[in-house]
Amino acid sequence: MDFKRSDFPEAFQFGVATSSYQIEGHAFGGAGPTHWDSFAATPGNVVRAEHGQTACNHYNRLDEDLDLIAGANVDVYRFSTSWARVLPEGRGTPNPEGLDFYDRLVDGLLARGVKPAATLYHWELPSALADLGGWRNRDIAAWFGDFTEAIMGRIGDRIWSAAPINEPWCVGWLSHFLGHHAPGLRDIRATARAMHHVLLAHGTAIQAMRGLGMGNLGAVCNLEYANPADPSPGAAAAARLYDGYYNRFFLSGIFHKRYPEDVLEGLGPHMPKGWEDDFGVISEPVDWCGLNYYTRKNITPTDGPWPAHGEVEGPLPKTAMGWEIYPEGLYYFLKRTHEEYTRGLPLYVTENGMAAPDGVIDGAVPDPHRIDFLNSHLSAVQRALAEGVPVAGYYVWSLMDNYEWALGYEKRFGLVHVDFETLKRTPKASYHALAAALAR
Ligand code: IFM
Repeated sequence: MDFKRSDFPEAFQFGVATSSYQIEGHAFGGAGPTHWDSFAATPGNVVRAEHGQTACNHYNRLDEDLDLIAGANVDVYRFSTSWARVLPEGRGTPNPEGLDFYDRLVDGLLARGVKPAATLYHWELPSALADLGGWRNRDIAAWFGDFTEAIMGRIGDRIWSAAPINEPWCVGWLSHFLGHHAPGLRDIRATARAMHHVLLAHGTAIQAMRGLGMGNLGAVCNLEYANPADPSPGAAAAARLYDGYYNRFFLSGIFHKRYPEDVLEGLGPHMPKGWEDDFGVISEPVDWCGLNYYTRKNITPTDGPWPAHGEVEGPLPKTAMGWEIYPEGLYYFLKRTHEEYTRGLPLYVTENGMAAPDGVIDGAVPDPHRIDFLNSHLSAVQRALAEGVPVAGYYVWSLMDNYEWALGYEKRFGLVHVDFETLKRTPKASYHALAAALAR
C-alpha cells in the first residue's frame, strides 16, 4: 500500500465490511425465507439462478472468519443482521439460534479487539413481509422498528456503531424501478412508496435504538457520480436528475427534511398519502453519515417517459463490474456531503472496493489492481481530510468474495479469496498489504 496508519488522523477507523445474506449461508440456523430466495429461484433474475443458501458458510465458520478480520489489523468490522434469521416470519417470535449467532459474532469481535459496526438491514426481506407488500406497505416502518428492538435488545449493549439500512437507493430504485434486485418490480408507484418508506423505517429504527440507550448511530447511502455523457445542456440536465434520485433524494430527506423538487416532478404523483408529514421521523438526528462509493455513470438523455435518460459506456479503466474507476468521485462526495448536508458530522466511507476475476496461483492470489484501487481511493480520502472534511473512517468492501446478488458468485470483491466449491479462504495480496499498512 502507498499509505500507513500514521498517515491518517490518530482516531481514524479502518474496517472491512460484509452483509448477512452475502456470506452467512441462509439455509443454516433456522432463518426464515426471504424475497431474495424466491427472486433467485425465478428464472432470469440471477446469473445461473445462484442464491445465498450456502454463500460463504460464514454461519458455520465464524471463528475462522473472525480471525481473518482481526488478522487484517482493522479497527472495525461492518456486518449486517438478517431480519429473517432473527424473526423468521418477519414479526412475532424470535429465533433463538439467530439471536445467539449475532451474540457470538459480537463477542468474538470484541474478544479480538475489533469494534462491531452493525447494519440492521442489507436487503433480505422476510418473505412473510414481502407478501404484505414489503417496502410498498407503510407498516414496514413499524415492523422494522420491532425487528430493531428484537435484535438490538440482545446485542445493542455491545455494538460500537449501528445504521438501520444499507443503501436506500438500492432498496427503492434498483429493486422497484429497475427491477434488478428483489422484489424485481418495475413500477414507478411502487418505487415512490419504497423510497419514502425506507426512509421512514430508517428514522423509526433510529428512534428505537435511542430508546434502547444506544449511541453512535448513522445513515448509510450509496452515492454515484453523475457525469454528463457529453457537453450538451440535455446531458447536463439528465445527469442532474440522475444525481437527484440517486444521491440527493435520501440525503436531503434525512438532513434537509424535504425531497428535491426535480425528483418530485416524477415521483410526486405516486407518493403515499401524507408523506410530507413524515420528515420529523425521517430526520431523527444521527451521529454520523456513511457513504458507499464505487463509480460514476455517464448519463445521456433519451426519449420516453420520466426520467428519460440512460447510461453510455465511459472511457476510464473498469472493474469486473464494468464500473469505471473514478476516485475523484469519492473526494467530490465527501466534500459535498459535508458542505451541503452533514455540516460537521463525522463521515465514514462505509464501503469502497472493486471486483476482479481473482484466482489462486500456487497458493497465493495476486491482486495488484485492488491494491491500486484502494490506494487511489484512500488518497481521495486524504485530500478531503486535508481540506477539513471530517472523514472518520474507511471500510473496504469486502472482507471476502461473496454473493454479488443478481450477478451470483463470479464478481469477486474480497480481500480474501473464497473457493465456492470447497469454501477455502485464501487471503489475497491486498489483504496482506492492508494488514501490513495497518499494523500498529
Ligand atoms: O455487494 C454490494 C453490497 O451488497 C452493497 N454495496 C455494493 C456492493 C458491490 O456491488
